Amino acid sequence: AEAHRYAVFGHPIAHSLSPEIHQAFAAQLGIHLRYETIDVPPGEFEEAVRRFFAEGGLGANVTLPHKEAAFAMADERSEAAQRAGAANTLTALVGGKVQAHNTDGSGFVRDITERHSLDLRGHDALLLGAGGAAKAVAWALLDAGVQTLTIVNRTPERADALADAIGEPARCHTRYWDGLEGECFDLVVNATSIGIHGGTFDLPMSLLQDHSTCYDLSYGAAAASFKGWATAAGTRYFRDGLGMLVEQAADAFEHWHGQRPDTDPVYQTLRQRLG
Ligand code: SKM
Repeated sequence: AEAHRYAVFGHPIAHSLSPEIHQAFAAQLGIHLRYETIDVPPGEFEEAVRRFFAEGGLGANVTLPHKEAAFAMADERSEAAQRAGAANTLTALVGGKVQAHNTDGSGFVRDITERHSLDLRGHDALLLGAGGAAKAVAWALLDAGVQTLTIVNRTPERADALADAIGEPARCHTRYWDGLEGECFDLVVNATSIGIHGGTFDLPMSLLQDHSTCYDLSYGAAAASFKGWATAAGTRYFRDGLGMLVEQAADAFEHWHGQRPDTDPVYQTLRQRLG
């Protein structure tokens, strides 16, 4: 029989580990599927997704720069997608309709609470960034029970807009990027693209305490800049986003196939290869 078709859309996308992750999950559970990468520039995204589904595609992951467009084109949207205003998981529905979902927030929290055994309840968290990934993570951190969430962004209006959308002023507020002197946090999450563009983190080292965790949503070379700052600031607990990548894939996989894969062996394989 023809394998069921899945794909990840992005631009660029050749680097994506999603095909390998989903094929590994499928092999574990005896599911037969094909999962490919599809590179489309922004103007052609929606048409390409519709064509993929019309030709029998059943589900798609979506990454930069298409997550907002994926959300916008959908006919149905999960609460997680609505909160992020972005989708990383699209599912073909009957009649050519498309459902949007977002697993970035749940994947992040699962990685941090289960793989890294960090109980977020009562934590004071600092979120750097206010873009699509930051939005998903902000809601997920609050759901996971952080005591406070402070959001800073180079463009402060975007941080304010996110805090307003969350609407929990007692727990979630913003600061200016250069207004963090004298504050300290249990968890600092980098959801900016600073590392991707080769910038550096000009933040006070005093943000961290002995036990503080630093987490970069990206992995590999893109996480190096924040890791450099975190290490200089003395963190003993630096985490990159490889675990989140595997967990968001597992949540999408479960959404599509109704079965939960074991993420550990897949994570370990990728970790060994990527360092
Ligand atoms: O949210 C994920 C997306 O589902 C897939 C992905 C990738 O393939 O690199 C990265 C993240 O944006």
